[in-house]
Amino acid sequence: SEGSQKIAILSVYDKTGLLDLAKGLIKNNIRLLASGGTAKLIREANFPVDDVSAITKAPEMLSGRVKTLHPAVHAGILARDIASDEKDLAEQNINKVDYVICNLYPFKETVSKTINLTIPEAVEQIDIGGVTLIRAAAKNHTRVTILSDPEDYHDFLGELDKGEVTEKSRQLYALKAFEHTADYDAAISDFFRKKYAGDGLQQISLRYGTNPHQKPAAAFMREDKLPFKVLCGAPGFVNLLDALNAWPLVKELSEALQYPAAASFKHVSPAGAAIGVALNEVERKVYMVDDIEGIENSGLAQAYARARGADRMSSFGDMIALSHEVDLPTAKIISREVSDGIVAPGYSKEALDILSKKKGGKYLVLQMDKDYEPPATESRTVFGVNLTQHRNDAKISPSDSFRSILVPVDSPPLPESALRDMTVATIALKFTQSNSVCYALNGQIIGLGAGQQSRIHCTRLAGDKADGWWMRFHERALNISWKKGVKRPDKSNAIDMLCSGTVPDSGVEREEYEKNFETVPPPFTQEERKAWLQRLSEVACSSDAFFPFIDNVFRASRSGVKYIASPVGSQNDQAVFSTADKLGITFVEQNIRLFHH
Ligand code: 93A
Repeated sequence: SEGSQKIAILSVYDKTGLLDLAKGLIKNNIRLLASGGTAKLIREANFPVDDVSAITKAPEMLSGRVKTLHPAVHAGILARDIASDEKDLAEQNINKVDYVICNLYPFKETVSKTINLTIPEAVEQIDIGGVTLIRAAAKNHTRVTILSDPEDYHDFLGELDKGEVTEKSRQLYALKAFEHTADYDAAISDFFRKKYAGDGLQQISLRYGTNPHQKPAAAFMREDKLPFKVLCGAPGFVNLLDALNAWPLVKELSEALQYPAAASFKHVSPAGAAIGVALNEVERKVYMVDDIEGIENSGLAQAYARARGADRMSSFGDMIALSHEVDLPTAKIISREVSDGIVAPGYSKEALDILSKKKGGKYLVLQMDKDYEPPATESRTVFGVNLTQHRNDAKISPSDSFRSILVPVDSPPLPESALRDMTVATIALKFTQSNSVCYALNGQIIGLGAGQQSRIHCTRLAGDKADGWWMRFHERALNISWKKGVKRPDKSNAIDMLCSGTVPDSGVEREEYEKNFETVPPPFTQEERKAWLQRLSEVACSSDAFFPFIDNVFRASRSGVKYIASPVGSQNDQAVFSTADKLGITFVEQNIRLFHH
């Protein structure tokens, strides 16, 4: 009888495997109902099949826009095995549906393959009835089987031939069905976002991704507007990676220490970061800002001078982040450096005028919404695999993040300057590719080792950079007589060679080097270097994870480190602490591991 025969509804765009499936269903005494094209194909193969209209008593309408959308179909799918549902079905003379086989109009394929696709053409590819069939059947998977992928027909028939589809299979088919409709809807919203959201508001097309051959590329928000506006230039993919790491760094740094803050980013790690501690005369000279008018009255300008001054070579072509509205002195510093772009919460009119003339008007200027808070969960795909996690929203602060180890109870508290510098170093690490170790002094990074696989290599790299930074304060580096017309980047490179002790004795490279000078500065002797480095002191050092070996402590000590902040938990903790103690270093526990990738 009608009531006892099970029913399958078939409505498939992709008709792969359809006839084998129909054959198997019929063999199991299942009644087939199908939408127009699907029914036609089954009928032509001489299998018994009824049109869906046999139960809806309504024809397909609106050129196919309404085929299966009908209470006779959806009540049949959604009904549970409970008395009130049975009663409702009986009153309307509707039979239960047990199997739904459906796949959707090829929206994704059409959008990706059709050149100059019009909106009406795309709209016709939006499947409504099929999505409803799939979701209804998946919702009622305790009773109904939903097959949304031809790949599953074979195993499904195997189970059916043995008796019935298992509960586990129905669950997995339902899960797949929901993934499928979610992905389908995401493709539709992607399409309309590009068409309707307007470039720059909810999404921006990027010239390319990480590399020029990685096209297309875009940045977008799923629901909200983007948290920044492009005031000048066109952002690239790497620019945005830098900006979206550099901005939260300066925001957190400024909030933690109540100073304007700046960062200079390259390849998604800071080359420098600082707060606006007042610069003395020597610092102004070392950082090449001694001629900037009004710098002494701008905390922000001094913060950027420090951030850019930490490692001028690495900062070449940087992405800059500033915590406060950009003023004239800051813009003046930036205007004559080689830089790729800037992100800040605002710009004074004069500052924006200067910046938007940089790079022939192509300098990237982003205005960040300073109140924007990202959602708690973040996700990305790597090699097609989705990774999701709670965002690293742990707050670092001078008052709560640091606890001295091995210090007698009655000893004086850590000096404020040390807490400040540990905070600078630690917040910088939070936004630095791991492994990472950072040395800080005077409210700024002086050396940072990023992205090394071993910790000691970070500690050395950061230490060597700190040494190079300090050598730049030596009078020989300060009093170089430059040839006329030597450019700022060439000066920075020559100073770096001199200070890092990498000036060659002879040859072409030596000749090139000498071209920069009126009088060539003699290289530092071992003794000169040692004597000068001995005067570097009070440095704070932070590490994004614990020190596994005591070698790190020895290396840090050679660059004037007097405070180390790091997570603990290494098997070698006790040895690390006592080595620090022997070297006169205060070891401070910073209890949050700060890997960043
Ligand atoms: O235009 S629809 O959204 N309206 C409907 O009521 C409907 N029902 C099923 N498209 C609808 N379908 C889709 O038709 C299915 O998802 C399937 O992709 C396609 C099968 O049509 P045919 O059987 O005529 O080849």
